[in-house]
Parts: sequence; C-alpha cells; structure tokens
Amino acid sequence: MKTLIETGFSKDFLWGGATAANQIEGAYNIGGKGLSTSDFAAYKDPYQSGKVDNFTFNVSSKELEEYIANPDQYQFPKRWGINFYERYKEDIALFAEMGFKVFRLSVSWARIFPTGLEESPNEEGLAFYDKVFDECAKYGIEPLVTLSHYEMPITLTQKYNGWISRELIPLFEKFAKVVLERYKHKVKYWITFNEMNMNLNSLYTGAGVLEDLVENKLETAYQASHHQFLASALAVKACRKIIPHAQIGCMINMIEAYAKTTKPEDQLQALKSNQLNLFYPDVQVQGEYPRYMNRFFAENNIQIHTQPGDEQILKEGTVDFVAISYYMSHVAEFREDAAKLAGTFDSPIKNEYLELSQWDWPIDPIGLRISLLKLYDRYHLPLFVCENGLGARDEVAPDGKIYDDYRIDYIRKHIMEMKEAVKDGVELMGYTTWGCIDLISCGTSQMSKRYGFIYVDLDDEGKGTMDRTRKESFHWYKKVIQSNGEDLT
Ligand code: BGP
Repeated sequence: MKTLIETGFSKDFLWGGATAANQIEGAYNIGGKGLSTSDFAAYKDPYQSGKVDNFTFNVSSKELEEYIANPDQYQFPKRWGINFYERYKEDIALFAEMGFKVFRLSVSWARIFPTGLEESPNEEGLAFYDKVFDECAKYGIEPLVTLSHYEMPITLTQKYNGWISRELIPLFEKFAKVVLERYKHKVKYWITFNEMNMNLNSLYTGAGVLEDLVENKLETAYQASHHQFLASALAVKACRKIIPHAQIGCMINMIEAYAKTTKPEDQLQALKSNQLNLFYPDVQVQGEYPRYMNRFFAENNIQIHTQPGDEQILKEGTVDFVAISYYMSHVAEFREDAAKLAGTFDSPIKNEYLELSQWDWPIDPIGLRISLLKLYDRYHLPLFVCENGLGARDEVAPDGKIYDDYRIDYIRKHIMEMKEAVKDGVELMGYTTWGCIDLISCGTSQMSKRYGFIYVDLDDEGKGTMDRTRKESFHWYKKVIQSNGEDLT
C-alpha cells in the first residue's frame, strides 16, 4: 500500500479570525435590538488587577434587578463593544488585507427577535447582517456563523430563567430558521452553539440562567444542555433542508486533562474528566447520550427531564464537523470529590512545565496537537480550530506601533502543532484566531485583555477614539496566510 503523508495545510484551508456579536458590535439599543444577557455583564473592580481566575461571567437575580433599576451606576462594556456595528466596513477591509479566507462571527438573537417572543423578525437587524455578509463577499471572505454565542434576549431569562425551560427550544428554532433562510445564499459554514460545555462553568453565560434561583446547579446545567442539544439538532435539521450544500458543526471549549502522575487513579481521573468534556460533542456527533453518563447522572442525583421524540431529534440532527476553541490544558488528580469538580475546569493544580499568560492561562501548544489527534480518533470528522489566541496587555510604543512579538510567538507555536496534527492524519478545515481584532473580553468584560492583530484605541472604561491600528502581528499573519502556513518566521 502506498503511504501518503500530508505535508501541510490543504490548499483550501480556511485561514481567518473569530469574533462574537456581543463582544464587538456595540449598538446595544440601536436598530431595534432588544437587551441581551451579555448587556448585563458589568465591568467589576477586581478585574482591574488582571488576575481574575474566571472564564465566563455570572449574574445573580439580585444583580440583574439592580442593573435594570440603576444602569447608570455601572459600566457594561459589551454594550459599546468596538462599534463594529458602524465600523464593519473598515474592519472587514483590514481582514481582507491580511488575506482572510474566513471570518467567524455570531448573529445576535436579540437583534433579530428583540425579546425572543415576537412572531416576526426585526427587519433592521436582519438587514445589518446582510450588509456584513455582502461586505465579506466583496473580498471573497466566507462567513462562519455561530447561531448562539453567549447571549440571548434578557426577556427569556426573566420569563423562563433561560435554557432551564423547554420553552426556549421552539423559540430558538424559529430564530435559527429565519436566519438560515435569510442568509442561505450568503453563508455556507455554520456552528450551532458556542462552547456548550461551558454551561458547567457559568449557567448565566452559557444558558441565560440566574443560578441563585436554582436548587441543583449541576443538574440545571445538564437540563439546560439537554434543551440546547435539542435546539442544536433542530437547527442542523433545518440547515440541511434550507441550505443543502452547507456545513454545520458543533463546538466545545477543548481543555484536555492530563493526569497529574502515572498513578492509575490519576490516569482514571483524567480520563473521566475528559469524558465529561467530550460528552458534548459525543451527543452532537453520535446523536445519542453516551453510556458513561448514566453512572455519572445516577451518582450525582441528576435527573434529566426528557420527552418522547427527543431521542429521534438528537439522532436526526448530528453535525458535519467538530469545532473547538483551544486556549489551555488542565491537570487532573484523583480526589474523593472529583465528581463535583469534573468538567468544571476548576482545577487549582498547576502544570509545572507550562508558562502562564498574564491572566494565568497555561500556554500549551502541544496540547492542541494532542486534542486534535484525540478528537479525530474519536469522531473521524473534519475539525475546525475556531478559537485560539493570547489575551495580553499591549503597549503602544512611542513610534505609534504595537510590537506584539509574544502574540506572534504564541500563534506560531500553535500553528506548528496544528501542522504536525495534519501530518498525523487529522482533517483540519480551518483556523480562526480568537479576537482577530481587539474586543471586549468575554470573561472579564475588559478591553485591556487584547487578542487582536488590529489594535483598537479604547480602554476598560470605554474611553478612546476606537481608531484601528495594525499591530506587528498583523503583518506576520498576512505572511502566514499568503504562504498557507509555510512561512512562520
Ligand atoms: C471563549 C469564548 C470567547 C472568548 C474567549 C476568550 O471561551 O468563546 O467568547 O472571549 O473564550 O475568553 P476571554 O475573553 O474571557 O479572555
């Protein structure tokens, strides 16, 4: 048998960058948009130290009440974003200058259905994304659209406490169908839910749930996830019908757990921790709940309410590809209460071999290769790295330039490992670095946690001109794309 080893990225590899509506658009109350859950992500004092150890934000019912009553007392940076709403032409032109083949963005549910409950969509909201996709098309950039990226109309939190309620499924299906129908000639790459596995970490961010109102958080996370699985499967089914040539994927935050030692108990713990993470794509790829969850649910008193027909929906709505965000790996060790911690990424254990980012995120490029190999072994489906990047404080030098060699170094090492994974046989569709333009942080609502190739003149309090400047990494990434990942110098 002749052996063929891939030597690099395929010629149609999708290079680009990724964003989310709530972190870039701003214009939170313009064009008929309703308020979203993310419009209540307040910027809080402790974040200023840059040492917050969290991934996603939570809001309690008391906080929400207070934010609604006294909005002027707080700052909500996701309300202003980087004003992509008005500056999208300039931004897309810059992406095109870098040679982007793909641009990942999300559609704000509340821009299309302001409360989520309307019968018909908000035309102004739909028209906005038409303009964005048309602008992409001008440069031959394919949009990769996430239907749900960490936001939903706040009304659905107030009325139903988010995805804990089954009522959200038909409401989301309606939204998804409207969007798929409207953009069927403009968008062929889709992702249903962003990082659904983060429901285990923040119920508010992932599922619009005020967690102080629920008794059993873990059970709620799985119940909300069950509803999202169904909503995702229904969106996949609709997509197949409306846009037969499209590709639609699921997505998780991939955090590979390494065992702390060679002790078998630690190894088993790592395996179980990885199972709890991969549970999400397992359902969305295989169309059914994996058997290992039965024991986990039983031992943790988790009862998921289902209805006849749910199994069928999951079976019929399996995805075409698996997308991941990848920022770090994780260390697992055996402990009696491991079940409580499993899957929550709440590990205090440091990996002594890895350096940390300024926000204490372990930097592990080889972990990306390991993740890709494991995912491909498990699913045999094309993979897409749709988020990866370094959140760092950038300084504007006296000459006006931003010398972000640390970011170049980070991305270079991750691309090298992706390339090794391709040589190892992984089918990789594309790579979109997170926050290709500086944007508001998801977890901390900071502007100073920057990921971009493009600097945006804006501080944590929303002050600045919002002018865009090319960083050193901009020129470097352009070369990378031009050479299809060969020139990484
Ligand atoms: C992912 C989210 C993104 C993003 C990124 C970086 O989990 O999908 O929305 O923001 O993480 O996180 P942060 O912004 O908290 O640094």
